[in-house]
Amino acid sequence: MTPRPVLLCIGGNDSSGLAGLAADQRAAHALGVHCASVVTATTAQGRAGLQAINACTPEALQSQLAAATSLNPMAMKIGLVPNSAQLQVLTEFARGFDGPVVLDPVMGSSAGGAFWDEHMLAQALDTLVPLTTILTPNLPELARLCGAPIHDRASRRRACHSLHERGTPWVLSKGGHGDEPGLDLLSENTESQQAHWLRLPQLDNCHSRGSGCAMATSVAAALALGYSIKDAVVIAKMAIHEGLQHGYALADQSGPVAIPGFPRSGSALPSWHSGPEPLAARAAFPDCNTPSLGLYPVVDRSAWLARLLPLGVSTIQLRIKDLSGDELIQELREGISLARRYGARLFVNDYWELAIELGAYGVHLGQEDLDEADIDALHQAGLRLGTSTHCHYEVARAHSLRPSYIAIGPVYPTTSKDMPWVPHGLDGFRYWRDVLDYPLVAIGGINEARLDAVARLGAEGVAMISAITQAASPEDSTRAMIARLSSITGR
Ligand code: TZP
Ligand code: MG
Repeated sequence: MTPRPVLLCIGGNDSSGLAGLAADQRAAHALGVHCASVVTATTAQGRAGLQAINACTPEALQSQLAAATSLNPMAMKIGLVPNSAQLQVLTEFARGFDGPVVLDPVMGSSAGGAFWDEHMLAQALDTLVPLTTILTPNLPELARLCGAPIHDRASRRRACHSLHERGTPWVLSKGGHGDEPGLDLLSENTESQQAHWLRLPQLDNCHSRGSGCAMATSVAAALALGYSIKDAVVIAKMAIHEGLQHGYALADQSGPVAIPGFPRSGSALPSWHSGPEPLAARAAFPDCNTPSLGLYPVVDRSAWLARLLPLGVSTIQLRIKDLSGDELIQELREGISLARRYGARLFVNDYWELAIELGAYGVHLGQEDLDEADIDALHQAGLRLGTSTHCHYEVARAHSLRPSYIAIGPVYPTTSKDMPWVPHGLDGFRYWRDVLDYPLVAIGGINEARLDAVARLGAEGVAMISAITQAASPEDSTRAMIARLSSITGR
């Protein structure tokens, strides 16, 4: 059995079991991470609200931290810190901690009561905040941390910026408690201070207690599992959305969010947009008018189209990396005209302007290409759009564009492209098949031997480079793979 990673959660016990360490335990467990919990205080909370906070002594905190460290936690999350002495202990501990630190600056409880006075706030900003990998304030907390009101998106971005100046590389400004509760802002401390907006429709469930704690813990749990910050934030937002859908009632009062497991529902996938403002909702790109894209060769010259289209290939990509100027235009023109002749769908990689100008069927854009391309122009020109994705945040970004298909890769190791990504394997591809309500194209290391498994998982398109272009006989391999695919899909 694969051992579960350990997440260290440091915070208060909520006697009502709604928030604090109880919420942390539930969220971490749901995401597949073991939660070691270090208690900073016991809080007495019930129907009448917050009645008492009893802080542990700094020594009690220290001994718990020392013991929990022996479990080798991969990440840590700090919630309620009730006093200045504890803040000092935690600052020392965070300084020596070898992993990401998530700080959820809990300054009050939704059951009432404030935990941090001005002195604590100043101390936290000077000591613990600079050691934090990601801060996860809600809007009132963000306003207090930056000492200015938040009244619009620009003031929200400025507030995050002021925290970057304190030394925190990432701030997740949670949208709850604001006018746009489904809109979260992940702010990244790059030179130009990148703003990433994550949006989901708001859910109308009053059983949302502990959602702030659960969100921060879900980020930390995903970090403990080895995800990047951007992916962790997408996973956490999905988890909370599903948790709100499953939130349960207590007699006569609202109950907690209840994350059912590692998130896997398409309706929970946020749209992601990087830029000063979030993206307005878009119309979907046209679909590819087919139940199946089939075998999808990715080739670098139009001559390949002349060889492969007569064999029955109906979807193909022209991915030219070594031509420019007239030579490039000539190749694209030839490819487009061959595709027309055979009634095939030709996706042009990279050159979206030429694709529009020359009347291609569609374009395929990688993540970097998406930065450059005029998506509205592609839409208006009626082209299909396919996008490459490798991880959660890229999928969320693709989702915001509502493309004609989403490519998921690498499924297997590939030598055809520099690939920093760990291959998804069949389980990873199956995960995305379950989550996404888009036609999916599988790519990366797929060959004749691996074709069946991928197709059986429901890939609408099976893309490949070397299994065709490096085959002893590209024609024979192509024929064989088309036949295999149609025997599997029955088309
Ligand atoms: N994107 C993800 S994997 C890949 C691309 C372009 C290369 C696929 O090539 P191969 O030879 O089929 O592994
Ligand atoms: Mg590209």
